[in-house]
Amino acid sequence: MADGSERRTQVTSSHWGAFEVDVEGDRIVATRPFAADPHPPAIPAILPAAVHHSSRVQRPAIRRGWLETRRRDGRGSDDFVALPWDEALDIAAGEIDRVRKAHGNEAIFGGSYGWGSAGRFHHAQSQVHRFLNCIGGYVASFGSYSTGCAQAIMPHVFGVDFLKLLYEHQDGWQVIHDHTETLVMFGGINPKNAQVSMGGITEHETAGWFEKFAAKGMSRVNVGPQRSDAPEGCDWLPLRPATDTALMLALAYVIETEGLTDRDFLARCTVGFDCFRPYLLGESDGQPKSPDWAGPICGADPEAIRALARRMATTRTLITVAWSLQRGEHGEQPYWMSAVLAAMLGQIGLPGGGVGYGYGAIGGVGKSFKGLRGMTFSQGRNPVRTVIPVARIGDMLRNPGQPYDFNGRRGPYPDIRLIYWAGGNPFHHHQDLNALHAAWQGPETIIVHEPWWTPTAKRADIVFPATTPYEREDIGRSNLDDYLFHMPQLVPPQGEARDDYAIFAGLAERLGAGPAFTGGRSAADWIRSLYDDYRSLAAEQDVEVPDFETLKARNWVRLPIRAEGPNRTLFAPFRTDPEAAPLGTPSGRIEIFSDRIDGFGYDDCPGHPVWLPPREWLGAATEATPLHLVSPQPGDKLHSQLECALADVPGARPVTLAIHPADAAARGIGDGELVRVFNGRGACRARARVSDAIREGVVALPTGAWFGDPGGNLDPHGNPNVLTLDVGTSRLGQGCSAHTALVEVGRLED
Ligand SMILES: Nc1nc2c(c(=O)[nH]1)N[C@H]1C(S)=C(S)[C@@H](COP(=O)(O)OP(=O)(O)OC[C@H]3O[C@@H](n4cnc5c(=O)[nH]c(N)nc54)[C@H](O)[C@@H]3O)O[C@H]1N2
Ligand SMILES: Nc1nc2c(c(=O)[nH]1)N[C@H]1C(S)=C(S)[C@@H](COP(=O)(O)OP(=O)(O)OC[C@H]3O[C@@H](n4cnc5c(=O)[nH]c(N)nc54)[C@H](O)[C@@H]3O)O[C@H]1N2
Ligand SMILES: [Mo]
Repeated sequence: MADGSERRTQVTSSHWGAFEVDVEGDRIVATRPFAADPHPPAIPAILPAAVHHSSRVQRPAIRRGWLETRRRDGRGSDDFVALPWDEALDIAAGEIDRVRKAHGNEAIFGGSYGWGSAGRFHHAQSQVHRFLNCIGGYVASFGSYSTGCAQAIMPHVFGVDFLKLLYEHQDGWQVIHDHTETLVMFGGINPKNAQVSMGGITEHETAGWFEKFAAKGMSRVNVGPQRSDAPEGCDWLPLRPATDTALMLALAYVIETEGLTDRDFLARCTVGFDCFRPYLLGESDGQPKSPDWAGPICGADPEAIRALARRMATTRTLITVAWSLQRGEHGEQPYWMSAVLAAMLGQIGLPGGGVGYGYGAIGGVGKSFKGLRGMTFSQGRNPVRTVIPVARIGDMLRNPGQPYDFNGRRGPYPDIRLIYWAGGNPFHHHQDLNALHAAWQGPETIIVHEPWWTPTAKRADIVFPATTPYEREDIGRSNLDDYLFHMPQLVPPQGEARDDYAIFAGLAERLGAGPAFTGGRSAADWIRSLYDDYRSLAAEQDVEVPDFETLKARNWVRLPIRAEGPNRTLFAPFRTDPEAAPLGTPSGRIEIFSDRIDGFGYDDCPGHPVWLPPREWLGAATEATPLHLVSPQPGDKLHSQLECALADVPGARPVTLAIHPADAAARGIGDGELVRVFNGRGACRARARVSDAIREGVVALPTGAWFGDPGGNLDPHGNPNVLTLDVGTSRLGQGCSAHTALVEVGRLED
C-alpha cells in the first residue's frame, strides 16, 4: 500500500444485496460477494470506480444563467458556479421562501421519485418529504413507475392494497414448489431483475428455486417477447408485446366453451361473470374472443393457445404476471384479465394455484417473513392535498391548471414554480425525454441533491452534493429480507458532499423550521432512536434483535423471522368462507365486473376487462416505425446508478440492443455493429446484439444510460426514453407507458 495505510474490510448493504468492501486509507479499493448469498450479483464490482469517479459533484453549484439573471433556458447547457455551502444554502432558502410566499406551497413539486439508496435513515425521499412538510407542504405523487397502474386498478378487483397483496399475501416460493404443476409466466420471471429488492436482499434465491422447479418436473411456460425473460429450460410462447390480454381472453374462451370453467368458484367468490361472458363469447360485439381471433393479434398459434388452456384447466396452475405488462398503455387490462382467468380456473385460494404478480421483478417477492415494524423516518404531515400520479409529471408541467382524470377523480394540474428532487433521476426514468427537457424549462427554480453529475443534476439550477451510503452511517433492513445490517461509514464524504439530512437541516434552520425538521437530533441520534424503537417493537413480536452496539460490532445479523416450510397461500381464508372473510371490494368478492369502474365512464377502462390495442404496437406498425421497442431493466446495475463507472468500461456504451436475426439481416446489421434506434420522438445509438432469444419484430434496449444529448438529435449512450411514449396507461391508472413504443433501427457508420 503506497501510503502505508491498512486495508479494512466491512460489510454493507444495498438495494442489490450485501457485499464486502475493502478500504485502504480514504478509498474503497475492492468489493467481494457476501458469503451467505447463494447467487451474489456482479453489480458491486463497479462500485469503487463510481464512488471516487470524476463525475462526483464536488461542491454546491448554481447554474450561471439562473444565478446571474434567473434565466430558465440553458438548463442542460449552461455551466455552473461553485459556491461555499453557507452561501448556496442562503440562496436556496431565500428562493424557497420567495416561492412559497408568492405562490403558496402548492407551487412546489416534491414528488422526487426515485430509488436513491438503501439505508433506513438516509432515505432521500423520506428526507425531502419531511423537510417540505416542515416548511408548509408540497405537491406529492401517487404510486411508482414500477407498479402505478396496478396500484390503481387492483384494489378495485381484489379489494387489497396492491403492494400488501404482493409482499404479505401471495404464495411463497416453497408453496409454489410444493403444489404448482403448471407455471404460466406472462413477461417471464427473471433472476436478472431479482438481483434487486428495495431496501436490500441478502440471499438471492430465484435462480435456485427454478432449479428445484425443473428437478420436480414442473411445467414452466414463459409467455412474452423474449425467451431470456425466464431461466433456461422453460418453454417459450413467443408473444407480440402488449397483446397479453388478447391471449388471456382466448384462454378464457377455450375454458368457457369447453366446459372447463369452475362455476362453483365463480358463484361463491366473484361477481360480474354474467356481464363479462357475452363479451367473451362475442354475443355483445359480434366477435368471439377465440384462439383464431387472438392468434393473429398475438402472433401465436391458435392450437398452442388451446393446448395451453386445457393444460391450465386440468393441472394446478399459477399464472404470474410481470410488472412490465402494466407499464404500457392499457396496462390495466392484462392485470384485471389475469385475475378473471384465474377465477374461471377456480384455483384462487388453493396453494400453488391462482394468480400472482411481480415474482422475479424484485428478489423479495415470494419470500415470506414475519413482518417487523419500525425503523421509518417520519415524513410528518403534508398540509398540501394535491397529488399527481407519479408518471404524469411531464403532463403536469405542460398543462398547469388543466383538468385531468385519475381513478374516478377529475381535477386540475397544479402550477409548479419550484421542483425539489433528491434521490431520483427523472432524466433517466421518465418517458419521451426530449419532451420532458422542453417542459422542464417551465418552472422558475429546480433544486437537486445528487452525488453525481447526472443528466438531472445538469438540468438543475441549484445542485447540492450528496454523500453516498458508503460515506455515512446507516441501518440496512427490509421487510422482504431476514438480515439486519449496520452500514458503517467506510470512507469520508467525497469533495464537500453532505448527507441529505444535513442539507435539509441547514435549509430548515434558515426557513425557521430547524427544530421541526431535526427534532433537536443529530443523524447519529436519529439512527440510534429509530433502531431502539425497532428493537422494542420486535421484542413485542417475540423477535430478539441485538442492541445497537452489538449490531455495530458484528456488522450484520440474521434474524429468526423466516417462515419455514409450507406457508402463505393468497386468499385461502376467503376461498374457504367468502362470507366470513370477504374481500375489501364493494361486493366483498373478486370483481369481474366493477360497478365502480363502470361508473367512471372511461372508454379506455370500461367495467370489465377488454382487449384494447395501444396506440403503438405491432398491429399498428408503420413503414417508418415497424419494430416494437421494449425497454427492460439493466442486468448489470440498478437503473442509472453507477452509470459513470460502467460507461468507462471499454465497449460498454452505447447500450446493447437485442434484435432478431431476420430483422438484422433485412437492415444489413451485423452482430456487434453500431446502430441508430429512432422514431418521431428521438433517436439514440446502440450496439446490436443479434439473437433468436427475441421475437421477430421486437427489439429490446435496457434502461440505465444517462441521457446525454441536449440537442435531442442522437443520444450517444442509448437511453431508450428518448423513444418511449409519455401517455398515461388510461384515465384510471395513469401509470407509465414505457413499454409502448414503435421504432426503426438502421446501421450507423462509425
Ligand atoms: N423506458 C423505461 N423507463 C423506465 C422503466 C422502464 O421499464 N422502461 N422503469 C421505470 C421504473 S420501474 C423505475 S423504478 C425508474 C427508476 O428510476 P430512478 O429511481 O430515478 O433511477 P435511479 O438511477 O435509481 O435514480 C436514483 C438516483 O438517486 C441518486 N442517489 C443515490 N443515493 C442517493 C442519496 O443518498 N441521496 C441523493 N440525494 N441521491 C442519491 C443516484 O445517484 C441516482 O441518480 O425508471 C423508470 N423508467
Ligand atoms: N438488475 C436490475 N434489476 C432490477 C432493476 C434494475 O434496474 N436492475 N429495477 C427494479 C425495478 S425498479 C423494477 S420496477 C423491476 C421491474 O420488473 P419487470 O417490470 O418485471 O421488468 P422489466 O425488465 O421492465 O420487464 C421484464 C420483461 O417484460 C417483457 N415485456 C415487455 N412488455 C411486455 C408485454 O407487453 N407482454 C409481455 N408478456 N412481456 C413484456 C420484456 O421482454 C422484459 O424483458 O425490476 C427491478 N429489478
Ligand atoms: Mo421500478
